[in-house]
Amino acid sequence: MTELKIVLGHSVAHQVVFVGPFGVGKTTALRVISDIPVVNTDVDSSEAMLDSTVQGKTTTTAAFDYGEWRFPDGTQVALIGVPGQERFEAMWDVMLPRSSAIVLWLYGDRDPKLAECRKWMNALAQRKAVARLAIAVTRMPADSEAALEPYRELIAQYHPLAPVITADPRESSDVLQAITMALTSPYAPIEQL
Ligand SMILES: Nc1nc2c(ncn2[C@@H]2O[C@H](COP(=O)(O)OP(=O)(O)OP(=O)(O)O)[C@@H](O)[C@H]2O)c(=O)[nH]1
Ligand SMILES: [Mg+2]
Repeated sequence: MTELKIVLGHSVAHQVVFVGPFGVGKTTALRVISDIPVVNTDVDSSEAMLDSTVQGKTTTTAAFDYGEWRFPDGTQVALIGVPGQERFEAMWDVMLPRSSAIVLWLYGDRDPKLAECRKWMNALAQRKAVARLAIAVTRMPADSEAALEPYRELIAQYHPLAPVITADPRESSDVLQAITMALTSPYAPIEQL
């Protein structure tokens, strides 16, 4: 733990936390964008192998992922991926209060989509998270504006003007857009309004 404190303590201007369900692509997104080798705590997971929605995934994040990304002007952003599995939720309470922005990654192709979205927003609201926030919906065609409307209506009940976009965690430009939108959204409490 001492070593991790040193890593997390250096002079980053922002910290962005990736949250979202098991297997949605948090670790993938972090790896794709990080300028440094990602500190990763993935372990073999029998659930991962059994979960038919996440084909080919054999590991899960047990503590957190850590990476960094630099804006062209040199501003450094620390990127943290926290585990999607509920039994690892203690990591949230460590990471969320330190974060300047949150990206909530969601599945766009499995039902009930909005119930899952609500569950995650409630989890953030319960922790009294105060943050900039963006929602990145994965596994959707790029021209899915109409399909994002129900997400926008739901998110607006929790956080003013949080952007909702489609993003593929395997594409660096999409991940970058999600991070930038999170960092430029209003800083506000996440609570059921
Ligand atoms: N087909 C498809 N696969 C995707 C997409 N996004 C992510 N994936 C795949 O889904 C898997 C996501 O795995 P991880 O990145 O480990 O997921 P995670 O959110 O870190 O999972 P936990 O840490 O265990 O909660 C990877 O195999 C990705 O390649 C997508 O848009 N389409
Ligand atoms: Mg992970």
